[in-house]
Amino acid sequence: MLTNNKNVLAWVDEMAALCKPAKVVWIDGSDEQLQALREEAVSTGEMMWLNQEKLPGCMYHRTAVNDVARVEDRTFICSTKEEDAGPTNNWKSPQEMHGILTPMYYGVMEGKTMYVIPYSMGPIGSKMSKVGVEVTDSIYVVLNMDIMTRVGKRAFEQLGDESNDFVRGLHAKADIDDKKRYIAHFPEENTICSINSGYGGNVLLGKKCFALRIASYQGKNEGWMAEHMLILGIENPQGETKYICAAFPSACGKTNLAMLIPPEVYAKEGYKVWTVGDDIAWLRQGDDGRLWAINPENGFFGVAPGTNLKSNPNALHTTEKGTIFTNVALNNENNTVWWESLDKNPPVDATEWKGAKVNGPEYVAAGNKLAHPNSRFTAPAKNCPCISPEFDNPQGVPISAIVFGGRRAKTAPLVYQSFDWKHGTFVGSIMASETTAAAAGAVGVVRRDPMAMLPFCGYNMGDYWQHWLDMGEKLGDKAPKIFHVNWFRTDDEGHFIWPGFGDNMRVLMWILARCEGKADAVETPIGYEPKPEDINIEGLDISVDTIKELLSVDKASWMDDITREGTGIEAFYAKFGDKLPAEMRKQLDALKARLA
Ligand code: OXD
Ligand code: MN
Repeated sequence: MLTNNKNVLAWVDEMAALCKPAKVVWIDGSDEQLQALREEAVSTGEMMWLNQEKLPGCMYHRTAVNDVARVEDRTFICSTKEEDAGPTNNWKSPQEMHGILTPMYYGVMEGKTMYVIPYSMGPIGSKMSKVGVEVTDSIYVVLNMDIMTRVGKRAFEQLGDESNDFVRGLHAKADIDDKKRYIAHFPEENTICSINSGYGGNVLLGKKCFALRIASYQGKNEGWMAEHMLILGIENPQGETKYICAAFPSACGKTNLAMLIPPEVYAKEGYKVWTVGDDIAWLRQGDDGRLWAINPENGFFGVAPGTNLKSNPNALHTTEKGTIFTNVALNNENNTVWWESLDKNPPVDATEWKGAKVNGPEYVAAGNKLAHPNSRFTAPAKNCPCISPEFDNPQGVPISAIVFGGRRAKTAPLVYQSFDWKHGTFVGSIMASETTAAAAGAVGVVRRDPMAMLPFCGYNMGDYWQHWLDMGEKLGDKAPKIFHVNWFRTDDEGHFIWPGFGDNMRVLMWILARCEGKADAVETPIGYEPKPEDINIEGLDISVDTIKELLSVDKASWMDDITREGTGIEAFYAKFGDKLPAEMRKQLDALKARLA
């Protein structure tokens, strides 16, 4: 036993009595224990060693074919009152959901081992960190949690012997039956139950389930914020670092932005970019009145396809050791991994993600994918060449700017600044992304994704916006400035106009200059925009006129975005009834008046 905490011991006993495992193993976080588990997973075929010379410590895993992504339609917020889950979440009452799940968990681990994983979200010793305990029947989950969080005895030390403030997570693979798959959250019980999945986002319960859904609810009650945001630092040549948080919907390049490489124009002057986090930020007001952020995670669970030496060399280097690859393709010539766009040479002797041996180039030429489009790497943060020296700082880092973004072909300009925090909250609430040709279905369909939290807010989104407004009141003039960016504007032929990737730093530099009162702005109906000549284009193949085009605001398309049937802002707001804060309605009316 790793703890004397009676609350933990009682709950683990209860879970063991329910699931009836053959044995219970407590994860202490030691190298010996984890190494023995790796070997065991290899011996049963659950995992596989990759080439240990080229990829030391790296392993491979394949999930079931029906189990390759988060399942939003099987994800539930089980608050006592339905209105506390709100219109953007699936809801069942705690009673009904326990009634469904308890019989499913009964004896589900018979003949198996139950692993008890104590973990800390956030640096050990930080007042901003929180502890979770996940019980699971999967070694893959244990090994991933070891990379993504701080596991073992140290987490129990963080919790202490008396506290009951830990998030309970119960995971069982059961039959991986997608019809009986449930990812259920009980915010009022500090509990998460996951069954019939083995895919990361559904089973690494520290991540989306705890650090966003449960934590957002805790944050509302305790006066802090859990957000779907990367955290990065920009260090100037004088050695001062300013930090930015940024929220983008899934698959909009958060990991790439978090690890960006400064373009030559800044690199030669001595600017550096540091990664604090690529997916989740926990934010609290510090003693100095400012907003401070920690990354609750300890690793990166990144999408592999699209990661390459041009798009994100730092991510690629991060995955070179101690990494678990899931559902990528295997290069059998040297027992390494491959995915679409890693390079132009799919391996001839390949195993595609479902496990069939194929001729890679022929397979790809026939229009197939060797790696699953949502195949992943789970990589330790400490491997990242640009990991921030503040990564483990229990105080976190002070935030100068919050950036929202989406994927919009036309509407949103390259960048604009909100008039103030309230308007910034409104800007976050109307965030949206358009579907791309890369995914099945119609192109250009707008999905509203407020603060990139649509699938991750653990309570009523209307109350969440009110919480944002309340935080703004508390922060007063110490509040970070709020911005919106769009890297994805296209020309008439559908080509991206802005180069993106490392060059996004040019926009971040205007943002920081605004925060420091060092840059001018032009007032537009939607917010403050840069003067086109204030975006640094030295070394780029584009002109000031192109920047003008990227900053143009088409009033008609904004009006359409507000009033469009189905996916417009008004239709979206209408779903919230009287949970919509009056301030949000006021902001929308003011925007309409400015556009008129
Ligand atoms: C993720 C997501 O996996 O947002 O980070 O879906
Ligand atoms: Mn994410």
